[in-house]
Amino acid sequence: MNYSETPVFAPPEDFGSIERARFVIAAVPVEATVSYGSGASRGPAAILEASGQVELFDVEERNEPYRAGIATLEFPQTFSSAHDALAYAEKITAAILEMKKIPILLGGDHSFTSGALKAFAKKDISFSILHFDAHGDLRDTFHGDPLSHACALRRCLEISHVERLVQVGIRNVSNDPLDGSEFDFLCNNKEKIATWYAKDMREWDHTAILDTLGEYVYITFDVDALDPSIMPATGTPEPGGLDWQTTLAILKNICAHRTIIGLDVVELAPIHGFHAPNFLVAKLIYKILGFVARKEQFPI
Ligand SMILES: [Mn+2]
Repeated sequence: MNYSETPVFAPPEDFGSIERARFVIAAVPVEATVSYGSGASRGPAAILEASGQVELFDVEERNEPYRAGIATLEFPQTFSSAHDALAYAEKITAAILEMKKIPILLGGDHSFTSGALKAFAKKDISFSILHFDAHGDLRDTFHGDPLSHACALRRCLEISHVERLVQVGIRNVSNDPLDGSEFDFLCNNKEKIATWYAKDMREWDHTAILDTLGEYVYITFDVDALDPSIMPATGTPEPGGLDWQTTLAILKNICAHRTIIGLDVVELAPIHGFHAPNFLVAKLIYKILGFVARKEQFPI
């Protein structure tokens, strides 16, 4: 495992070193299953570039998240197979956990998340998944492919250590029997899955969202959860999505009251010459790291 010469957020002094780091960032630049627009494999490089522009002092929180330490692993070559990306995500996540650091994975399309979760499943804990997305991602197969990004969370639910799935921002769920009747599956698993539909977001009770999560939480954040007006750079944009402030308020509340064990941020498909969405994603990650950094050290 090699460390990057150009770390994400470029922390000053030795705050980007592995010794100081509480967080370790790894890229999983995979683009195996494009449904509509393409470019998700270029997400990590765009986040890295934009991260250099993120102000390291957070005036809203009056803190400097980089002081928790943020190291970055060298980015691998692009994966064109979901199978390879899953294997890499599992291996790299296990290695980061072995060092007693919190893994932060940059996608890439959503297909690799269950690989990362398999590494957590080797720990003796049960955990919840906090899933930001426009899409349910609970198809059993998509175009015959069980490793498609449209099936990402269905694969995650097959991992026995996953006790709850809490979905936020959902506004597109299929119910095609050929793909495993996604909506029926969701309805038939209500004891395990809580879905917060975007159409109701003005009425969401943030404490109620929190209460649907167990103590240990892995966050998987598909950027298409956000409204396309602020996040057009994604393969399958859906109108009616989350705004910036609501998103941060939910994340801040959950990070303050639960133990975050890992994070992935997926499906940024950069638009050439348009840097605002890339910057948004870099800043979103930095805000989350700041929320998590207020809590204890390596949690598991
Ligand atoms: Mn999505």
